[in-house]
Amino acid sequence: MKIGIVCYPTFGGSGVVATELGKALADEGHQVHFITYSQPARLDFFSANLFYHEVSVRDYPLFDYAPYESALASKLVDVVRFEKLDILHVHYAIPHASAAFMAKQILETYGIYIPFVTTLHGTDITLVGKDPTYKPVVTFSINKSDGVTTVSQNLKEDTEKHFEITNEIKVIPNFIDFNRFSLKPKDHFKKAIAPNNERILIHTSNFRKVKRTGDVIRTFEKIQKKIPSKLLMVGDGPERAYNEQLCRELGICEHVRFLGKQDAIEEILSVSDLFLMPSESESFGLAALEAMACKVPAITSNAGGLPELNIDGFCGFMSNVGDIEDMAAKGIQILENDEVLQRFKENAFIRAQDFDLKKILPVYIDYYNQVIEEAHKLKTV
Ligand code: GMT
Repeated sequence: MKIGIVCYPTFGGSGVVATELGKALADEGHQVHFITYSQPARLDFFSANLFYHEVSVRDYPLFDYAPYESALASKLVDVVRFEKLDILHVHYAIPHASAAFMAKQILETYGIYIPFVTTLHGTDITLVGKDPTYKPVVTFSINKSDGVTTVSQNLKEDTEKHFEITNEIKVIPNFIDFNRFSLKPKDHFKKAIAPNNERILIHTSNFRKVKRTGDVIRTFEKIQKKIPSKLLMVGDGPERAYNEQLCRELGICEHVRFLGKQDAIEEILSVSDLFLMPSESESFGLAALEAMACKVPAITSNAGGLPELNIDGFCGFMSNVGDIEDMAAKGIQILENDEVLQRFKENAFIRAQDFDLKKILPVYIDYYNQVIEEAHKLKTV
């Protein structure tokens, strides 16, 4: 198959899923064309089946806002025509789904019929998409997609609740590649962070408000009063300065390290004992899955799709959003006893295996085939 993938090429979860999916499809022998405004972060190597087409937006004095959506649609038309793609897969509704729809319409004028699949990742529905500024376009482009997937049942229900959806939505969860995410021997690193064998807690995110990173700090502050421990804050974003200030106010700076954006996240997870994800909303929680794959149990909120990933009392615990007392108590329950911690670590790994890339990839491929087949049937009617 020749597949065009459109995504945000940054460190965000949707871009990571899109890039990892493209890489896995290329490994299976499919030809994958990424069409974005810059090289996706995890696409930093050569593969015969992987291609990257840059969308460049021409600036012009008249434009206060350069029209990226039009530039993307034009690029899609160009790549589909020249590379003879079979299907487009766009990640994140805005503006990728509407650009794909426009490209599809233009291509029909050339006698080319290309179906497109839209994958909804979360904030494109729960935060941005619901906003009246975008809602009509999001609704329209979901309904005009030839296939629609969400990364959790919860996101599917949210989409159906808040938008007038006439299309069938298929749930395909996030996945994990165990070739990359597995426990790595990094004892020297562990000793450097926790010289007295303290427990290591970790949070990774883009430090946006929705992640409630302040709750991470406050939960940790309560845990470290009972259990000698360190906190690693990985990632960067708007809340970081406030989080650093909060650590000063709570007098815990010596126990908290802000590591910024990190590529080899699996190495840092490998030395960690507990992952904290107290998000306000979370359509799936890919970062928690990455932790579980490295045998790190998770304390998460019970928001959005997290209950579809985290099994309460098995591979971690869940608390209500904002209930830092409960999160701290449950964290202590996991961390205070070596045997309990070991059991939760093994269970985290067991749970992560349910989302093995090897299981999820065929689901995407079958779905593409089904969408292509349906589109061709419609074309010939
Ligand atoms: O988590 C973020 O803020 C990034 C965001 C994105 O769209 O890039 O992640 C969303 O998509 C991920 C991949 O499907 C999911 O695992 C995350 O749960 C989801 N984030 C939210 O719903 C807040």
